[in-house]
Amino acid sequence: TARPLEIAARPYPFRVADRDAVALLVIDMQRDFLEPGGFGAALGNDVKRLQRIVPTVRRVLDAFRDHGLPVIHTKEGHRQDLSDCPPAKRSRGAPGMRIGDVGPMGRILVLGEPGNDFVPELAPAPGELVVPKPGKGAFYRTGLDARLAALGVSHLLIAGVTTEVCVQTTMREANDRGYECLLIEDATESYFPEFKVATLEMVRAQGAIIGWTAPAAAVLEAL
Ligand code: C5J
Repeated sequence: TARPLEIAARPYPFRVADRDAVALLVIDMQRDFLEPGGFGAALGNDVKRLQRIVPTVRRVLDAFRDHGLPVIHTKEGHRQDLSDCPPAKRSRGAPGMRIGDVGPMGRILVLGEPGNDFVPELAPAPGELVVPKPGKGAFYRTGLDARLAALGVSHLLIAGVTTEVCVQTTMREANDRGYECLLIEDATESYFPEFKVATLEMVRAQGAIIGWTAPAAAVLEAL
């Protein structure tokens, strides 16, 4: 029998006919974005802002684990030979601190390097899907759509960083593919506070044109 779920969200309640169709998508909670010496810091950002959401993301993650619901972790990073990194992406940073250059946590934004791993508090548990991605969106060159279809997932609760880059790109990609998406307000963060506020407003505007937003407390209460 179906077990419905209703989350108090904006612009109106987020309803799921059967909670087995829900997955948690945790976007790019990696040292490269949250710790000094990584990709985010190389671009001149204050990474401490992003660290504040770690306990909240962990609470939501633990709730999904407790309920046996699927969790997917994405990881932005490139192959060792950078063959999946277009020059248009690599050329944007300052010389010496670009993608593939050697930083204090290994090569910047390269898969397998220490700095490219997840922050330890949010390390994937055995059985949780890890999706490496070369772009900002989690559906670009990843096979994520097929993996979600195989799991029977139609509704995504989204957490992670950064709100206006990888999170928003992914949410828009998911929305275009027919997924119903809810962005967890205090489980996402940006280097730019005003970008976060604007992103939350733009996704839920016009009757949830991209999706819904809700605080983690509302998600935990509904689960
Ligand atoms: C960025 C991301 N901001 N994960 N990546 O380059 O949002």
